[in-house]
Amino acid sequence: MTNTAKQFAKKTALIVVDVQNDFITGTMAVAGASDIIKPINEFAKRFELVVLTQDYHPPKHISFASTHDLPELGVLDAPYGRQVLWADHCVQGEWGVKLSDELAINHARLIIRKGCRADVDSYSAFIEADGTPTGLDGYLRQLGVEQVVVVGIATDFCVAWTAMDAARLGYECTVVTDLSAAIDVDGSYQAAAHQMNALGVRLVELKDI
Ligand code: VGL
Ligand code: ZN
Repeated sequence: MTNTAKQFAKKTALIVVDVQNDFITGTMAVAGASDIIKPINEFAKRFELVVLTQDYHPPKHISFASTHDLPELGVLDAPYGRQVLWADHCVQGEWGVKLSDELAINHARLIIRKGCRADVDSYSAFIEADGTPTGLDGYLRQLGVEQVVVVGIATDFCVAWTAMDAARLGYECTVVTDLSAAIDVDGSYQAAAHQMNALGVRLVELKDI
């Protein structure tokens, strides 16, 4: 059997979620986000197969409060369900959408961009909010991946949604909590942790993996 990560029994991919300027020091800066980047770089050396994700919205995206003249953190009843409204972030072509300059994973093979269409959001790197696949499942499946490890920003949104879809799609899934940073609005971290647990996603600390 060929293993991508030396210490994992099954073929494993590391998914590094949304380590982008806007989530670190930009319009949606997440507490603690800058502290996890170097440790993620180190951790990634343990994996042959690394996938990066990039939140990648056009201007006037449906997830932006400004698009609807509504307050940030309000909720919109979108055709695909409940949509939390955020500050403008990760706009295609702008500084905030760029992966952090501190992220140094030169061997990462694939960047999955998500939330690319104006009228659909996607916290998950696998399946957009309207059910459209991004292609990541096909990519991993074709490479024989059975297990994924997810880190990045934000633990309670894009990391959690990605991890939960991975579990639903049949991957063994682990989230490294101290290589992730949470937004934590209105108990969103506890809720996401609870939902991840219910789906069999393992939440571990770096020292335990
Ligand atoms: C994210 C909210 C909106 C994330 C992206 O990366 O967790 N959260 N867009
Ligand atoms: Zn977004």
